[in-house]
This record gives sequence, structure tokens and C-alpha cells, in this order.
Amino acid sequence: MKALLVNPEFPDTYWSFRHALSFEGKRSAFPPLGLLTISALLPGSWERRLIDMNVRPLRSSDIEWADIIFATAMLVQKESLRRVVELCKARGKRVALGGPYVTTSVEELPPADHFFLGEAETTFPEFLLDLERGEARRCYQAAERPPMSAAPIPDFRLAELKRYSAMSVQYSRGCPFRCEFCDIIEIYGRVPRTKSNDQMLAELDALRATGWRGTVFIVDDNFIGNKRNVKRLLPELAAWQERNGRPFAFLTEASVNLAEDDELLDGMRHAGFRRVFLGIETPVEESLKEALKTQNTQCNLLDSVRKIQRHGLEVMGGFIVGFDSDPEDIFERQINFIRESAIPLAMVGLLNALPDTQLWRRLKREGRLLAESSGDNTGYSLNFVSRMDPARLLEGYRSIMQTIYNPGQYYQRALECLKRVPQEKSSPRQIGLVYSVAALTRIVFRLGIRDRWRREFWRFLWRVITQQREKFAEALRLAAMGYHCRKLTDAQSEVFSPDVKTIALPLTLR
Ligand code: B12
Ligand code: SF4
Repeated sequence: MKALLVNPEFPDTYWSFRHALSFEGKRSAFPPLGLLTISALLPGSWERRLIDMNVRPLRSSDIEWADIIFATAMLVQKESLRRVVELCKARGKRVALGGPYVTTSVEELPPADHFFLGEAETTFPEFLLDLERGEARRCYQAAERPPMSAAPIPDFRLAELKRYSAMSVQYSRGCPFRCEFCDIIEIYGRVPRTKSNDQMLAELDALRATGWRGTVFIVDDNFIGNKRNVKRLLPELAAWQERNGRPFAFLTEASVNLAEDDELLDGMRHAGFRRVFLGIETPVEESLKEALKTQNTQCNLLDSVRKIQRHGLEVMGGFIVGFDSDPEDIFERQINFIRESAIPLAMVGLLNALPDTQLWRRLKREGRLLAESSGDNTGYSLNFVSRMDPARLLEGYRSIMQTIYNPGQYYQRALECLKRVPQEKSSPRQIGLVYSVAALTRIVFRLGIRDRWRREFWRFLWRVITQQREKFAEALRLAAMGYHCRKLTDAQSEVFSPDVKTIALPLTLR
């Protein structure tokens, strides 16, 4: 059998990092780990090809070659997925779909042959047996979430590693918290399941054996969801890094209560964690309570961020506007918080009701749902009737994005962040390699010569060189990321019109 695994195209959003990746000569930030996992579950005798459409186009010849197509998607990829299915079905191919969009969608799904809802470690082997017997069903959904011991080592070699800026591995699934807007706890559950230490280290060995060096994203929804197990893993991870010449710099996602735990912070630092994405959401306590994000109300958020930064971790943050409890001055408060926290990469989004979340169910009860979310919470669209006047909300959201990604503001935050986060002596070679001469030349040409904000760029660089020269490579990375976010902000603001996307659409439920 010949299996074609397809990751549909992402739109150009803040999360695509596209404008920053071009400096490094990369096509995409991360490979599709779900498909690499599925590939590892296929029988050894099967031939397989991965087409990540964010890295290379899907050609007719790829489809012709295949006996069966396996495609994944997040909500935000649904249009591209639909086109992929049409192309494959037009050629008479068998198509199977899985991933978060298929799992949570309330809309009619594209006309594929098989659907996998939820995690596939137990259902996929069952499907393969059914297929062999000619009895493959239309829908597969496990009665229970599989243990992480069932997850195979992903088929890393299937991906064109050179085209990505980072690799992904996963340690745990699920999160113990209960934020109202979150679909993680619906898809992956509230009891975090982790891999064993041996399993995790074997995965890292496999990744290292591919020749990969540099950033590795531990894609857990909340890396510290099971603190007890993480604390057991971290010393082993640090020892593994030491033994292997510190090949990886880790990046992950965690809840803000990470700041309460010095043992965890020290453990992460020693194990080579360099960046962490925190779900901060909002500095407004009432809105946090409304969102059931109580873990963020039990601390001083600014102090927590500062403490994490002091432990050698650059903080990236997720922020949301559009809660019912948001006060009129929410936009200024978010801007001030982001400035004071020195978070360069602040991913601010509009509250979106993702399918089948607690928020979705409440808004449905209240008769306030308008449509399925586009999946992109930065796209100037609301899928529910907001308490705040929608035009004011969208305008305020725009003002946040334009302010925080204004180069003056952005470079200031980046400088402050560099100052706060101590440089690790033993960062992997990645920084040197990634920001090689070619990347440096591209950045200088684009930001220092062609860009209309070049004066701010040179001022930023001058201050880095004179005050924190050892962080030069980090500074360039941040400059590239800021450029990406500004390009998107400019592009989105141009097409933004407060009344276009808030029109009620008929909601068709599956
Ligand atoms: C890494 C990651 C990213 C990476 C991209 C990774 C990539 N190239 O695919 C980055 C950081 C770029 C990213 C961005 C975004 N992401 Co994201 N991301 C994740 C994260 C944390 C891990 C994904 C992963 O690798 N998982 C590990 C693999 C093993 O799990 P899996 O993909 O679920 O696959 C399993 C099953 O689903 C199934 N399966 C999956 N596909 C298929 C296909 C077939 C055929 C079969 C049989 C089975 C199958 O089998 C696998 C094994 O069980 C998930 C959360 C999560 N826990 O998965 C969110 C998640 C997928 N992202 C999400 C979102 C919303 C986004 C953004 C839109 C951000 C935003 N908030 O606006 C952007 C969109 C990207 C863009 N450019 O616009 C949502 C998706 C919700 C939805 N219903 O679609 C998730 C679930 C998290 C969340 N709630 O916020 N993301
Ligand atoms: S902490 Fe993050 S992953 Fe956990 S429930 Fe809240 S939003 Fe979801």
C-alpha cells in the first residue's frame, strides 16, 4: 500500500511566522506531529510520503501515486482541507481524516471515506485490520483516551527537516484546569497523561539521530499539567542534554502557576528550556473569573512573568479581549500589561467560541452563537454576540495590535526582555546556525535598509551591541519575529472594516 499523508495549508496568521521564517530560509515553523505519529503506526511494509502543503505544494502526481490519503487539520485549515479532499475524491482515492477540526467540528465535514475522532493510537490499528478485511468503518472513535505509552516514536525522518525552523515532540496530553473557552480539555481531557521518562528520552534520541539540532517545541497543552511526573522527568532530561552535548533548546506551553514552583523553574532551566508560552489572557480579574481561569487570579501576573524571565525563560503570552466582563478601558489595560511584562511576542486574540467548549455551550444556551469559529482568533471576526458593541471591540482590538507591534514599542519590550532573561552559557549551536551570515544579511537588508522603520531597528541593535552584546543572536531573532507581527498587523488593519464580519450567519449543527 502507498499512503500519502497531507497537512493542508495554514492561512497567513500571526502563528504562521511566515515573514520571520523567510529570513532563515525556512518554509514552516513546525512539522505536523499528528501525521508523523500516524505514519509510525502504519505497517512497515507500506510506502509513505508526507506532503506538508506549508512546505511544498500537493501535486496531482502525489495523489495519483497513493492508494490512500490521510489528512489532518485544525479548524483554521478547513478550507484547504476541503480542497484536498475534493482533489483526492475526484481521482477516486480513499481518504481518511483526523485531527482537531474533524474531532470538534459542528459543521458538515468534507466528503471523505473515514473519520477519526480524537486520538488515534488505539483506533488506527483497528482501522488497519478492518481495512485488510475489507470492513473499514466510516467513523472511528475510541471509548477511552489512550495511554501515552501507546504513542509510538514519531516518524521524524518523513519530514523534510531542513524546511522547518523547529521540531516538535509531545510529553503529555490534557490539562487539569477548566478555562471556559478551552477546547483542549474537551479533546484531550482534564487528567494529564504523560509519557514515561524512557519513552521521552528514546524519542529525543530518535530526533537527535536525524541530525536535528536546535529548537524543539514540546507541544504539550500544559507541560506542567502533571507536576509530579514533570519533576521526575526534568533531571533525566538535563542529564540527557549534558550527555549529548546539549543539542536542543526547548520551548513549551505552561500555565502561569509555573512561577510558584522554584523546583520546576530550576529544573526547566537546567534541562535547556529557553522559552515558554503562558496563557495569561487578561489582567482583568473579573474577566478571568468569568473565564474560569482562576489559577491566574491567585497571583500577581506581572510578578509571575518577571520571575519566570529571571529563571532564564523568555515568556511569550496569549491574551484575549471580548469577555463579557471586559471593562471599557480593556484595550489600554492590555497594552499597559504587555508593555510592563516585557513580553515581545504577545499573541492577542478575540474571544472565539470553539465548538463544543463550555463557552460554546453557554452562549448557545443564551442564544448568542452566530457561526462556527474560523479557528483564527486574530482574524477580526466574532462568532457570538458580544456584550461590548462589536464595532468598538474590533476597533479596540485593532488599536492593541497596532500599538504593541509599533516598532518603537516592540523594540522597547524586546530590549527589556533581553535584559531580564539571563543568557545561558550553554545554548545549543542553533542560534549560531540559524542566524548564520545569510540570515543576518537578509535581516539587515530588509529591516535596516529597506524598511521605513530602519532607524528604530538600528537604535535597537546599537543598544544591544553596547549593552548586551552576548545576546545579539537572540536580539536578531526577536527583531525578525517583530517584523512578522507588524507585517500581519499592517495587512489585517488594511482590510479591516468593523461591520463586515460580525453579520449573523445561520448556524448549522451537525
Ligand atoms: C503545535 C501546535 C501548533 C503549531 C503548529 C503545528 C503544526 N505544524 O501542525 C503552531 C504553534 C504553529 C500552532 C498554531 C495554531 N494553532 Co495549534 N496547536 C498545536 C498543539 C499545541 C500541538 C499539535 C500537535 O502536534 N499535537 C500532537 C499530535 C500527536 O496530536 P494531534 O495532532 O492531535 O494528532 C493525534 C490525533 O488528533 C490524531 N490525528 C491527527 N491528525 C490525524 C489524521 C488522520 C488521518 C488520523 C487517522 C488521525 C489523526 O492522531 C494523532 C495521534 O493520536 C495543539 C494542541 C494539541 N494538544 O494537539 C494546538 C491546536 C491544534 N492548535 C490550535 C489552534 C487554534 C491554533 C491557531 C489557530 C492559534 C490560535 N489560537 O489562533 C494557530 C493556527 C496556525 C496558523 N498558522 O494559523 C487548536 C485547534 C483547535 C481546533 N479545533 O482546530 C489546538 C487544538 C489547541 C488549542 N485549543 O488552542 N499550533
Ligand atoms: S490552562 Fe490552558 S490548556 Fe489548561 S484549561 Fe486553561 S486554556 Fe486550556
